[in-house]
Amino acid sequence: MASDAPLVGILMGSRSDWETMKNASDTLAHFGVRHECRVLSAHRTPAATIEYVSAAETRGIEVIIAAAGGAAHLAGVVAAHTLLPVLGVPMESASLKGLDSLLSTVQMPGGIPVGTLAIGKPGATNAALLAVAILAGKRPELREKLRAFREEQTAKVLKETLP
Ligand code: RP5
Repeated sequence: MASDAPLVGILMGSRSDWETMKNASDTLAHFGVRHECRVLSAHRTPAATIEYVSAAETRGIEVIIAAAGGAAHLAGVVAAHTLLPVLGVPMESASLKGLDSLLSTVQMPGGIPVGTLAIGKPGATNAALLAVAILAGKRPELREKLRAFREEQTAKVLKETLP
C-alpha cells in the first residue's frame, strides 16, 4: 500500500453537496488524516459508485463517509457493497430542510448498518470526527490529537463570557 494512500473516502451525491462536505474534509485535514473526496451518486452514477466502493478496502480505505440529499440512498448503497464502516451525512434539502435526507439515510433495514450523523454542517464535521475516532483505535498519535481537540474545545467554551 502506498504511504500516501487515503484512509477515508468522502463521497457525495452531487457537486452541490461540497459546500457542506468541505467541513468533513477540513476536519480530517486538521487531524492530518489522508482522505479523498469524490462526487458519486446512487442514482446518477450507480455503476461507478459500486466500482469505487468495491475497490476501497484493497486501496487502503478504512472508513467511508457518504453524503446525499433528498432520496438519499447513497450511504445505504455504499454500505451494501462493503464491510468498511459507513458514516452517512444527510444533506439539508431545499424542499424539506433535510428531513427527507435524514430519514432516507437513517432508516436502514437491520443487517446493513449506516452510522448516521446530523443534517448538514454539524453532521459533516461529526462524520469526520467519528472517522478519526475509528482510526484512532489503532493509532495512538491520532488518539492524542483527538484528546487535545476535545480539551481545546472544552477550554474555549469555559472561557466564553456573556454581556
Ligand atoms: C442528491 O440530490 C445529492 O446528494 C444532492 O444533495 C441532491 C441534489 O443534487 P443536485 O440536483 O443539486 O445535483 O443526489
